[in-house]
Amino acid sequence: MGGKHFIEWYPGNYGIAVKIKNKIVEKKSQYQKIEIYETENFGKMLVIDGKIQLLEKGEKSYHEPLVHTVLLAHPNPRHVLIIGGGDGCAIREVLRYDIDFVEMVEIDREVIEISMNYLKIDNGILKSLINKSEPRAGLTIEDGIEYIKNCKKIFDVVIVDSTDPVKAAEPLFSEDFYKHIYNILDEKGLFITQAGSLYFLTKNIIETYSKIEKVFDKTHIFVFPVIGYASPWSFIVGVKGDIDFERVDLKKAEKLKLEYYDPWNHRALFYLPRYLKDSLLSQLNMEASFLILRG
Ligand code: AG3
Repeated sequence: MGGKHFIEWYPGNYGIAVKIKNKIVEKKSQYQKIEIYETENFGKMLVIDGKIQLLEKGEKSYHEPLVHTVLLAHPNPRHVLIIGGGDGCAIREVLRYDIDFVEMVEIDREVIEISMNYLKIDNGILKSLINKSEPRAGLTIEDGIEYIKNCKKIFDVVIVDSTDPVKAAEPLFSEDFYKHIYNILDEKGLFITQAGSLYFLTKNIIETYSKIEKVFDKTHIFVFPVIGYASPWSFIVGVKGDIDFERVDLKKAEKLKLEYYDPWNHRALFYLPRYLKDSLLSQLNMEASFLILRG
């Protein structure tokens, strides 16, 4: 392959490669190594500990399914919590809604500062979080687990925008963490987490699904093709109380003009490769109706 390139390797010696022009910044924080590159065709790229977090041209293929699925399925989301999301893209999408308040809890201040100064795809929201000038949003620099354990507030939607379910982010994929999330949701609430590459982290997905399923009243898994990740990428949704995650508010969706996730085709999210559905069914005694099968 000619030219400079960046490769992220997944298990199975399968990689995602992106041609790059140069590295813009690299910083080792207390928690992780953060890098930003200028790529040939996708604008800037954020990499944490060697893993591609986002490509500027294409990040919405991740942040739209992460945020809009749950915000359009919840009947009246007023209070939203984001765990992680230091690049500011998830909160940018949340603030497009008529919510009362969104709280972002990020463990690593450096991710916020580097994203604010070099990535600049947050619509200026990160700066307003730091200056406390956005009345509808707040920022806490803290470990998500600690925050959620001591949290006295109640939320309608909780979004976990973390790194993969391995190493440092592992506690964000524990049953204990999910119990705390369940407790800080209102009697009707939605929780969503990214859960890794469908083909290359399947075991983690099944484990995560089974933990969430133990805690929540209903659990859904869906996949989406994300630019820059080994797609399809998986997302798991925990439902508390009486909310139908298979239905979304199309009237609200009209104004959003989304580019990737199509609320008019919401059900298409749940089509899973057969082996994943089979392993979920056999390992978890799931009701087949939770999944829509293809083929
Ligand atoms: N979400 C990162 C998803 C994990 C990417 N994993 C990987 N490339 N192996 C956080 C960044 C987007 N806000």
